[in-house]
Amino acid sequence: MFETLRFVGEQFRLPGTLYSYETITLGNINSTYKATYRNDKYDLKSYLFQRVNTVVFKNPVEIMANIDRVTSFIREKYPNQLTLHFHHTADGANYFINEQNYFWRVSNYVDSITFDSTDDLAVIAATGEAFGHFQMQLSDFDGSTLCETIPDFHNTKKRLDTLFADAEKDVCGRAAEVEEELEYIRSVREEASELSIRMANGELPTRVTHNDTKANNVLFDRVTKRPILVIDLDTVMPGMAMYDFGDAVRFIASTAVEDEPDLSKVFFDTAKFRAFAKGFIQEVKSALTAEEIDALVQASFSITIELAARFLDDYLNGDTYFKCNYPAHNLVRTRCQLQLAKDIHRKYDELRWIISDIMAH
Ligand code: GN1
Ligand code: MG
Repeated sequence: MFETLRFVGEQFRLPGTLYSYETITLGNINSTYKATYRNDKYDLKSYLFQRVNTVVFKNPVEIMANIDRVTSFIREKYPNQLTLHFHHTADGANYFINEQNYFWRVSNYVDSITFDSTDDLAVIAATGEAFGHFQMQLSDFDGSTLCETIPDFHNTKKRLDTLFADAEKDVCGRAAEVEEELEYIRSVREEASELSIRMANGELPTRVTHNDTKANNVLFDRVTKRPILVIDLDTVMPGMAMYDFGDAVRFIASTAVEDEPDLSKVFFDTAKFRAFAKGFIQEVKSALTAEEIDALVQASFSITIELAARFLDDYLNGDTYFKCNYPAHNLVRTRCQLQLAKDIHRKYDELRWIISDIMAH
């Protein structure tokens, strides 16, 4: 890997010599490395190298163009704000394809901390602010200029249709084992699909959204614990505001990690939900319609079901999409997300009350 990174770094004309690297294990799709370079004066400077998964992202060149548009827009509007910056090759491209046909990109490394899970409600509220603020910054960005990097990415209806079609095909013979999970998803199919159907019919607004709002996609200052940057812009494209909210609380308000095997540890923490919602709503309140606010709780349920369905679908298809650390990883992820979705559903009234309480203050 050292040699590969050294060669890729040369293409981006990084100054100094590669000194060390480490693999960053966050992320289920791309492969990420922190590479540290040393100059003649023995100063060290780090960069982030990413190999984009081109099975998942079929148009990586368009993705880089999207990211370029979005970050240039933010830089122009908010010159003092830190944005992601990608390095260019001698040909002026912000990516490099090596002889193995691997797609590489290199950005500056931002010294920071990220939170996979935290009990610190101030950090959770700040994560809400960061994603809300990100969405507001792009509120006057023309979404039609963006390539849809993964078509129907958060089209829950289509995701569920695909799941049931693949369960029929059952190419790996795993469907019998997951009948219970399929049955539950079937029972909530309509409810989980509703928002995506309304959006497709134009009944809910389409906005430019992040679409992958896991807490660890916000970089925080190590000392002040304030957000400094929203990262992972691969899926920035037209979408639903409420789904950015929903995906974030799905992750941050869970009492357990996303792939917790012990389901007795998996709950939806309403205090964490409140903290995130407060931060998020404070930023986006002026822009969202009453219908969107009203749909925040349903969106949290829907996207949790959607992700469970995506994990389960990948399990049925032989684990080709998400990186797996052990054979039944996708099934464990599915069960964990379903457990969480059920708890969200149980707490619907309380969650809706929390949203109206925040709106009233
Ligand atoms: C994937 O690789 P990562 O962690 O950025 C996935 C998200 C899921 C997430 C679940 C392009 O994101 O949609 O919510 O895993 N990204 C893509 O952990 O499919
Ligand atoms: Mg991502």
